[in-house]
Amino acid sequence: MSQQLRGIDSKTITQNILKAGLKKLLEVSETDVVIVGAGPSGLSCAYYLAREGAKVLVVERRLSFGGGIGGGGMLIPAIVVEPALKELLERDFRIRYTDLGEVLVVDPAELIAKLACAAIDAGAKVLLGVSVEDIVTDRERRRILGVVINWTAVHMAGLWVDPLFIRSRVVVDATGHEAAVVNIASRKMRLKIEIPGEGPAVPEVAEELVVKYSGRVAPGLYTTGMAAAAVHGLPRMGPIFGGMLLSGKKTAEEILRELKSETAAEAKS
Ligand code: 48H
Repeated sequence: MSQQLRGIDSKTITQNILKAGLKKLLEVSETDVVIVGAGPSGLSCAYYLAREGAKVLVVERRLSFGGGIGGGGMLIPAIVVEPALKELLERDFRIRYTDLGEVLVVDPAELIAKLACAAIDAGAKVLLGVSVEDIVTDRERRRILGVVINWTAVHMAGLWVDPLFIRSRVVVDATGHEAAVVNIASRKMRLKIEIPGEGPAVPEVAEELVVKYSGRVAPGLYTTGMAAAAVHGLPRMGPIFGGMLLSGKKTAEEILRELKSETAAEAKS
């Protein structure tokens, strides 16, 4: 026999959503790390940070996870990952793959779901449908202190609605090809960073380079994934995703070192 659902009245639905939703927004309004973008590099970064106990918020302008993963290679539902990532896929994310020797083939839908689950299970919080439109800095504009957010729907409607702020010790630009946060910071913090955008496709070298160049670009501001490629003018790699996952991990490791040394310095003073 099918189970009967007890009717819940409209007031109860609304009031509980408001209570829980506003509680979540309040909780994430101050955090250790804000990651802008829930693509492969942002989700990987979120997982490795949250796993070590950092308080992490991922802000994603769409209503879904995964960034460019879902498109596979030219919308063909498969992507490839380097064999060196076998252990990471299995152990950290429980992602299944087909081992074809030269490459591992991964299902995009599984990659999206499992990266998101791993990050959330490790403790990262996610806001979907929220866009970062600006940054918060100190008075001298030397250090980034957080991001300025608004509902993506507000942007799409072309309305002028004043935003709110998220305070954080570190901001990660994981916005992919746009490098949206570094672009804003470069102008507003007068960083004088030339942002050349990504170079042409040279997958043979692009994967190693994107990992190497991921990390800190200014006090409190880090890049990961294609945002790092755009900021440093690195070649693109196409639908191979090992570099994105390792880039997120590398940025997370650098941030953990910075957070630890800041905490140690605060304890001394
Ligand atoms: C909130 C925002 C904002 C904003 C953007 O594009 P992504 O998947 O980025 P990566 O770097 O994690 O992965 C890149 C990969 O998907 C890819 O495209 C590759 C490997 N290409 C190689 C090639 O040769 O082309 O995800 C970025 C995410 C998206 O979900 C955006 O919606 C989101 O960031 N985003 N979120 N506020 N201002 N801007």
